[in-house]
Amino acid sequence: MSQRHDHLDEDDVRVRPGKGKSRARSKLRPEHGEASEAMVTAVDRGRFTAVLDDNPDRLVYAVKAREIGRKGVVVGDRVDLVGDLSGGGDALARIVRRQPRATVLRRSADDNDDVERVVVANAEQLAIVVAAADPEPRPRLIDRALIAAFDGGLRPIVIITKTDLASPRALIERYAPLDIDIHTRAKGDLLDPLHELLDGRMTVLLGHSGVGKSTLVNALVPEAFRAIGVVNAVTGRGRHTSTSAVAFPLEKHGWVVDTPGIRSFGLAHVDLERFMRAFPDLEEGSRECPRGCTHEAGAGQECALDAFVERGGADPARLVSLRRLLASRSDATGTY
Ligand SMILES: Nc1nc2c(ncn2[C@@H]2O[C@H](COP(=O)(O)OP(=O)(O)OP(=O)(O)O)[C@@H](O)[C@H]2O)c(=O)[nH]1
Ligand SMILES: [Mg+2]
Ligand SMILES: [Zn+2]
Repeated sequence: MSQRHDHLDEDDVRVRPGKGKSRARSKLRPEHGEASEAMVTAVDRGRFTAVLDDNPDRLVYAVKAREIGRKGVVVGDRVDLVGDLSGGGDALARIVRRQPRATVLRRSADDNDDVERVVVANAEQLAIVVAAADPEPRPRLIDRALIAAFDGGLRPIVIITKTDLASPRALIERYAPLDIDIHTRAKGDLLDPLHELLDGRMTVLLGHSGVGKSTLVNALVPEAFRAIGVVNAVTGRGRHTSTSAVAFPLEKHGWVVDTPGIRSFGLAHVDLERFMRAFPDLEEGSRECPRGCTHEAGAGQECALDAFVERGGADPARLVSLRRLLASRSDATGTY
């Protein structure tokens, strides 16, 4: 369950996990010594858009070369390109190599789905975007996205939008013990604090449809021209206006990745040990837990974390937060 399947992504959903591991590593042909390094900024039905490291102003279009096999390539992937790099209408380059990934934002269709999909590679931050109202915040989805961030090596932050419509206080209080940056924003607010949070890094925006992800992207990157949807007044739901992940360059370096609104966040692939590394203050206490302890509250198990916190080993509020995340993780549906 907790195996890594880094070679799988949206394109590869029918491949069973583990399959392909035995495939011999593709040898690069000699001419690939000339390959140019680039970052993938968009993926659309097997067509990739990329920017070259040494010519970031030009968009290059590419397809996967045969030697890549079924290895997934997603937004944020660092790749080597050969072929026509002129970026004109018909110019097509080939991706001959995908570099190892520093981080992966993974998500499965549901918690029983063995096949994980990598949403974005190499992002440093996951900004979980939630509206104070319209649509109503669903904290369980936030919890689950936090788990995925901790698990995938991304620094999570929370951006609460639409604070002109409702108070963000309850949400802020809920996430305070996690010690993450929480940024609030009303329509028309200055952009400076956002830039401070995002400049110089690659950040993925993730959240329900209609929370205002694309609105943020347009404010930060005016030439992005992302379509903006409306939230249905009756259902309180967005329209899933954005349909695929796209990375946009920030003026002062860094990238912001707009993603389509999500309904659920499957966590089939999360590894408890890897996840616990995000709680180093509690990890120490968990070493005294019985084998296979899930650290969840009750359920008759002898989790050592209760005693650890009681004797002052860590802040009790941190254990409460950890357990809330774990409870969201074991919730079977993942849909909120
Ligand atoms: N009142 C208010 N409305 C906002 C704010 N931010 C965004 N909106 C509105 O919320 C609606 C949805 O915004 P989008 O940016 O399309 O939302 P999205 O998260 O990109 O939605 P999907 O692409 O469907 O996932 C639009 O009508 C925006 O004008 C805000 O801070 N305050
Ligand atoms: Mg959008
Ligand atoms: Zn335990």
